[in-house]
Amino acid sequence: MFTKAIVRMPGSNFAAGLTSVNLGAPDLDRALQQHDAYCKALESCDVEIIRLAVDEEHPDSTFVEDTAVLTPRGAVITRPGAKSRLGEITSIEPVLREHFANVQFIREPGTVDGGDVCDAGEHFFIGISERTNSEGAEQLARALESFGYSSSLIDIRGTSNILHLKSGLAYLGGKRLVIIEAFRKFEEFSGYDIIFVNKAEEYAANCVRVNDKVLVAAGFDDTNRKLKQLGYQTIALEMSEFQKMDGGLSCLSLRF
Ligand code: CIR
Repeated sequence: MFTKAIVRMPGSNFAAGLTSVNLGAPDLDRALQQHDAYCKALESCDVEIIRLAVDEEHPDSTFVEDTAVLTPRGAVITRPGAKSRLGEITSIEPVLREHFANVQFIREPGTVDGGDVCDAGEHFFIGISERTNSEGAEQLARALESFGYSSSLIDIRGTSNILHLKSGLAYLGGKRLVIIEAFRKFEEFSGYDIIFVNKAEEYAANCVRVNDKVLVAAGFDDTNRKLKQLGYQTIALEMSEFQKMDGGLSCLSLRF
């Protein structure tokens, strides 16, 4: 059960952030509206919102998920893999110290983006990507082990043109995963009940289970329908402006 979520509104320089997709420049007003709807959706899942101050120094700082890995037994502050994002962690630390007795850090030369880390209950999947290196993934696995969790490392470099592991993976609880077809080859996912998203809906794989609801990107009707058929109560959210900046639903909050 999540009771809180940390978020940060996009700043005025949101459009100056990193992106690898070719969907045009985001519209800030629309991004703010979509962010507001996202926060309201979290509140409708009985989650209290903790708002970090807007960070005008870091255009990607609305993607708070990349700065930490939160578990019921402790937190790990990451070391984001993009140089322009390294400074985002400074403002995360004080708020995490208020809520977590055990706070650990990823140290140089390790890099980890939280978007590469999928919490599947007692087990974590850690992606090795263009952002999360092997050293960072191993440091994180050790930190999680110290909290009593197991992990598996999954190298997604060259698998697909996705940024993070969770761009193509979500855990819904009850040993059920949502994954993109390109991840079918990973044996780490065998033994799980898998919902595959079709190629045209890859973006929708990054859905988020929050208590008794599942947040899903709007406009991906096949995935939304599959989730509803399995009995999930879904909330479809417009994500167009964040998608233009390579961001998915999970990266807009840190849930705990
Ligand atoms: C970046 O490239 O770092 C941001 N524009 C997007 C980060 C998205 N984060 C995530 O999916 N966890």
